[in-house]
Amino acid sequence: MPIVLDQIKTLRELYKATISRAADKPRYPANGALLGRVSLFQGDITKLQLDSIVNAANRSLLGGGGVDGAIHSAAGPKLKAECRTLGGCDTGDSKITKGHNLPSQHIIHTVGPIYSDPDEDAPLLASCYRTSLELALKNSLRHIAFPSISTGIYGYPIKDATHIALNEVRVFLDKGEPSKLDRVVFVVWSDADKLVYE
Ligand code: AR6
Repeated sequence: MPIVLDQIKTLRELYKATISRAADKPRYPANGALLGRVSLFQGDITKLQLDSIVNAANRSLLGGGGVDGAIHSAAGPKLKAECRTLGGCDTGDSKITKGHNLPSQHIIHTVGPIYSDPDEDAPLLASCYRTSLELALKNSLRHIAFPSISTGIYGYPIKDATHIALNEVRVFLDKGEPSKLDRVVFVVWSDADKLVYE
């Protein structure tokens, strides 16, 4: 059964139910208006029924392991056929396809950096989040779910990557552009990653 938006708790709901707790010393100043627009969800991103989910792809866009493999196998072979028409994607950039057999309508494929040098890789990882959000805006999408880009096979340290993810989303939402984007979901797979995001 797909997981629909109402089943994905917002930060406000997580705090109210004391499932999560706000940080004692938050790095970002509190903004109550955003608590209902951001979620933290632990589980399989391919099960979510949203306007869009993000894929941590590679530059070929033709599939791979990790979340990319899970998305391609759940979306079916027509996804690969559509990806073939896109001519690949640069690191730090993003491209959109239909969701095919996924419950979500669209997939935003982004290519994270293979971790080696934080000075070079941090702006590229930030760009993955920014270009994905821009594509969501451009396509009038109401929701977007991000996996933890680059932190699996591509080896980006989870704590540094998480701050980049949160910062880019915060900056984007703070800009307050007239956007239909009313839910950003951070999807974590492991308990350890969930703790970092919390
Ligand atoms: N749902 C949510 N998160 C998941 C899922 C899932 N079904 N499966 C894995 N994760 P990774 P990367 C988490 O390795 O580091 C591929 O071969 C996982 O635990 O999927 O950007 C591509 O083709 C981790 O937290 O992506 C590229 O070659 C996060 O997703 C390369 O891997 C990202 O891990 C990209 O590597």
